[in-house]
Amino acid sequence: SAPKGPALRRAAAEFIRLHHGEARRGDPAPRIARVFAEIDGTGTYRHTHDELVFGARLAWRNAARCIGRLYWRSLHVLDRRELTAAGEIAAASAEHLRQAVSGGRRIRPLITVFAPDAPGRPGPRIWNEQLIRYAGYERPGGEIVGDPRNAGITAFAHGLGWPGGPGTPFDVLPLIVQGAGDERPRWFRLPPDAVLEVPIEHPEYPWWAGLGLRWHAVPALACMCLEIGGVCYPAAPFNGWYMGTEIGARNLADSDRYDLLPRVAEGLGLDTASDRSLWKDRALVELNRAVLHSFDRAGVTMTDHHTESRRFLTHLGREERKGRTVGADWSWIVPPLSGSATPVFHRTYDTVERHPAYVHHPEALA
Ligand code: HEM
Ligand code: NRG
Repeated sequence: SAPKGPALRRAAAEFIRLHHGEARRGDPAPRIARVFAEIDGTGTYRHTHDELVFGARLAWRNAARCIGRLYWRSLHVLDRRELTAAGEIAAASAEHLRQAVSGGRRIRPLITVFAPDAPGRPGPRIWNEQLIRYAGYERPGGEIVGDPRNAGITAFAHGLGWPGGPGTPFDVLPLIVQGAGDERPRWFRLPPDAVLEVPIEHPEYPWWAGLGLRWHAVPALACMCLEIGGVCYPAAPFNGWYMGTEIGARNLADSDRYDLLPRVAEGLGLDTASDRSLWKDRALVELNRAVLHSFDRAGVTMTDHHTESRRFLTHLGREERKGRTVGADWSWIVPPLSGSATPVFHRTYDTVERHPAYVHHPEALA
């Protein structure tokens, strides 16, 4: 839960000092005094637009699990702190997705910040893990159609009255939004024009298209709280672009997700009787080639794990030259495919945790 009293004052002062220092805003003392007076009067304080933008960017820079941090300064911030009602948040989330790919298929890093938690009045919440997620329908035998990771939120949506989609493995889930002040969660269909998707084809195998695979273009995490100077923004969906392995080596490949390695191996005519034929490894490579090829063909921004690993080390070098250490979590930074063929594998990282930060809600569904 959000810090109060002395802890809030401490966190606020630390953030204001950081902002004034890095953004060369001069003496922080007058601003800190005003913030303290506001905390004494209201139990919280309001960030300036500048502070909000700086805080959201710093929270990205501090994200220890993120390999894409070289671009942290380029985060675009949509300040929608005035929005508190579920319907408004659903509409602005759809608008976020449109703006993330504005003018076509080039993705830009973007965050929309909704109302913060206030004393006695929690801010709004988006219950989906991401703005775009595919339903996982549990069939009577226990089999799941779609993404098993989202079976929980799919059932939750049904419970709220969502009638379900057409029943394909790639039905887009509705947004589940709770307005500020602990209103009951409600469901909202995402308008189709807000959901750009890419059909997954293979550069060489025509049979591949018959697998009927697709994925959404924009990864927009919606289930994390943006924490700046002791203030929590519980609904602050953000996006960058995908790294191919997230889809090709995890979402479509994990045995508890779409579990496609056996079907791909069959198409490739591999010997699946023995682990030592390395059929899983070979299927993984082709699946990842298909993902990169398809996003390229569609003109949708996507990075690959070799390029991004190099860029991450560039980022580390830059930050170190500025006298800042970069906290990083090896187990999240090293790509899930060909780890040792990327330079991020062959070293260790500082594990410091810093604020501002994106933090997982403790009681998230997913
Ligand atoms: C995690 C890449 C932009 C914040 C990750 C992961 C990757 C990644 C590969 C690991 C995901 C996983 O294994 O499931 C990228 C790329 C970006 C980008 C290529 C392109 C610009 C952003 C932006 C933000 C951000 C704009 C926030 C403003 C995070 C956070 C996590 C993360 C907080 C950890 C998520 C969790 O705990 O589940 N990123 N990212 N990233 N990224 Fe980035
Ligand atoms: N692995 C998840 C997405 C996690 C965040 N990845 C990013 N974030 N690229 C998945 O959907 O596969 N981002 O903000 O760009």
